[in-house]
Amino acid sequence: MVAPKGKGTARYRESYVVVGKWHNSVVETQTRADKGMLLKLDFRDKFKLEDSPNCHFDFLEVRDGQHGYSNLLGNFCGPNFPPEITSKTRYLWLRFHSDENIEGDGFKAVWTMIPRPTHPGVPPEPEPCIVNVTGMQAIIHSNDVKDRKTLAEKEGVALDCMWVIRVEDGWKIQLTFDSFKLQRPNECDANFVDIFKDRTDMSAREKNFCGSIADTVVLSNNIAHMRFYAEPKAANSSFEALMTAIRDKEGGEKSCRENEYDCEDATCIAAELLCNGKGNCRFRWDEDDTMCNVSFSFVEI
Ligand SMILES: [Ca+2]
Ligand SMILES: [Ca+2]
Repeated sequence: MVAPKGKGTARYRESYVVVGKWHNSVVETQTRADKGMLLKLDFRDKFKLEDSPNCHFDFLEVRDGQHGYSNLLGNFCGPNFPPEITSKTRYLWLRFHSDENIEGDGFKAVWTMIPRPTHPGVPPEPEPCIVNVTGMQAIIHSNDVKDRKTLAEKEGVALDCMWVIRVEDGWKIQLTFDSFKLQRPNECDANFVDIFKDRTDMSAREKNFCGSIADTVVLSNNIAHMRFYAEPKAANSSFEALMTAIRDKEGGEKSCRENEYDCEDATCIAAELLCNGKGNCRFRWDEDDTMCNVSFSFVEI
């Protein structure tokens, strides 16, 4: 897949994506319309992908939104041109997948921005609810998106927010839940917290929490995504998670580096997290009472 190329006038410019005879590959791309605009996608010149039942082997997947879990608009393969597609959001998400056998000729898809209908009754496009998180430690709380919750309640729509977590290269992400209270536990369509790896399609989903507990998750690289979804009837769902950047001790590394604390489970955390009142090490050694010199108050009986 080649990168989208712009041509024509700025306002109604066309961009296109071309996939040739590729095999054994997965390519994802996302495109965004300007504010107040939608995207129209149509197919020109050629469309020929290996045909299979349910487009199992080679396919082009198109979703209406920014993420791999956004609303599916179509999954296409075979010799027939897909229909023209118009988004309801400002985004289209495309994934082309091909296996190692049988190649088609590929396709050419063209997208154009079109004005979003503004006649009465059409609500404005909501801004995506995204919170960026970084650092050696961070608290992720449902209250981070309190304004968006108020807005969703007012409009009677679901709250759907994403925390994008990035830590230093070579580090991993650990998420520990200090509280997890869904308003509708076990109603997995009404409320959930999903944890994704660096990508957001369903195959990269690491955890789906929709019950009454959420256990600790460790992601294998330095980027992760956490999605919080709550329908109006579950709008009072809440949670608080602690994000800690952790580093695996490399082979032969006997102790953690300077400015790090050894969690004694083959991982290291930033030394600044020692005795800060938050259990950053999986076994909480960083908050050990004797080391942190916690003063106790005794009550006479
Ligand atoms: Ca194939
Ligand atoms: Ca700590």
